[in-house]
Amino acid sequence: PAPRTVLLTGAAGGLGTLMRGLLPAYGHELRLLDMVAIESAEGEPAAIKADLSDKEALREAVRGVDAIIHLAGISLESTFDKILKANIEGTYNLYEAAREEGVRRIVFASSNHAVGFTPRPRGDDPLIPIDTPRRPDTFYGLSKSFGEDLAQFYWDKHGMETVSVRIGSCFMEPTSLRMLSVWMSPGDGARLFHAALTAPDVGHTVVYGSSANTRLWWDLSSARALGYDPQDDSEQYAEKLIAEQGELSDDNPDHAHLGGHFCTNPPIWPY
Ligand code: NAI
Ligand code: 15L
Repeated sequence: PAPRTVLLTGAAGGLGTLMRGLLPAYGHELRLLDMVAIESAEGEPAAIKADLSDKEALREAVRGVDAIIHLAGISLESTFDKILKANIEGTYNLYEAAREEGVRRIVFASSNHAVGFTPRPRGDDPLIPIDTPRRPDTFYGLSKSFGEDLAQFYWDKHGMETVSVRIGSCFMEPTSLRMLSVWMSPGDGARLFHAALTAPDVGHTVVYGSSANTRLWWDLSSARALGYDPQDDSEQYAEKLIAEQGELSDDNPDHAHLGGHFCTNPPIWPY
């Protein structure tokens, strides 16, 4: 397919930086946005420095793009006021800008923390389905739950398509036992975002975002239906992590739910 111009919000962040490196190989031309300055690599167009509260800047940023990958926002628990501004109002502002400028497709970085209080499967329990009731584990998770509803609303009301990706943990390597189940390798992240950008007729589709992990907790079939074909498995890291940290324990409250320690940390994290 022809290259698609894609606005990548949150391009300065961890995931944004990984995707800036990987998505151009799929033929996507990226336009970068973040509230912090980004030094463009050679050959990259100048990044847009704008906050999600700046509606004018957002309209300009989305003008003429085929699609948006929306990563910008607070990516961990914070105060409700900060989450409200960046993740709830910020995501609304972006959708409104997209509607006004006629952008038809958004890939929304939702999170496993929208369903974080779902008990993790044990033994022969079935994988967690994509339509499991939402059970946010933080104000942060609540904002992702809002984002999924916002996406559904903009599809039903305005015909704007979204793939909401409930990302597990997308980092270079898994660093905890829980990540053996929820890890998404950067390469699989790019595969999934590419599928979400290019699959036809997605309406509002919700998918889990992870690699084909041996210890997977959730059902990837809605992601596979978009054409996503994960190539990685965290199992190669299992021996080392289990040697360091032991097996998942039924007695450890941090191991009880999909959201892990997000469920058990103090209500407001100390940063
Ligand atoms: P990050 O915290 O490294 O990056 C977020 C970026 O958004 C930062 O560069 C920050 O400057 C920018 N940002 C924050 N507020 C903004 C605002 N008001 N206006 C403009 N830019 C703003 O987070 P990371 O890990 O890169 O995650 C990216 C997205 O994916 C986030 O929405 C996060 O919630 C979501 N996600 C990430 C997961 C992961 O494993 N990395 C897992 C689940 C969800
Ligand atoms: C998230 O939603 C966070 O943005 C990311 O930093 C990780 O903590 C991830 O979830 C996770 O659940 O491991």
